Amino acid sequence: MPLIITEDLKDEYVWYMNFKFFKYFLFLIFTFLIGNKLFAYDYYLGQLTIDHPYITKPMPGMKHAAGYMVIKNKGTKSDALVKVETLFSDNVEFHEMSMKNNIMKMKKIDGGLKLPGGDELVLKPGGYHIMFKNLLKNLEVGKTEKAILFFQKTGKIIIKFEIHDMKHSH
Ligand SMILES: [Cu+2]
Repeated sequence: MPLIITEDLKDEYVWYMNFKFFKYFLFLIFTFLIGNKLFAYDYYLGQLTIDHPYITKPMPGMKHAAGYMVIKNKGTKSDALVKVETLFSDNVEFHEMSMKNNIMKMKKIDGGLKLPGGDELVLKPGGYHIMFKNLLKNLEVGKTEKAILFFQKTGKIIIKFEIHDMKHSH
């Protein structure tokens, strides 16, 4: 059916078309914002994404701190986080915390943390973490600290850990 616009309807038609365009424009902005939120990762390295690295500030007097993040391997080949270097700790280990018979156990993991293809490695309180032993400086809440992550196959990347207080849990 052909669209007939009479003179008296023209203004309304123009307004309507503008409105339609405007709605489309809003939809685009909305989609962009949502998309950015859902797919925003802090760091990319090859097929790996590294999201939200943070360290929980240790209790006063403690000389070690734990670091967390989520690493996704979007590729098909496996990789591993094999080493972490920082200027604020000269002794960095990979640990896994687990509950056995109501007792918290911390186990050192040698050879790095595995990153199977198509999988994600979640480092979080009560599970896998990076243990920064022998802290060489005071970590301040709200500041960031640099570190270099070394992956077995993909190479290395400099990241920044946010320093959080104990209450700020994820
Ligand atoms: Cu530990």
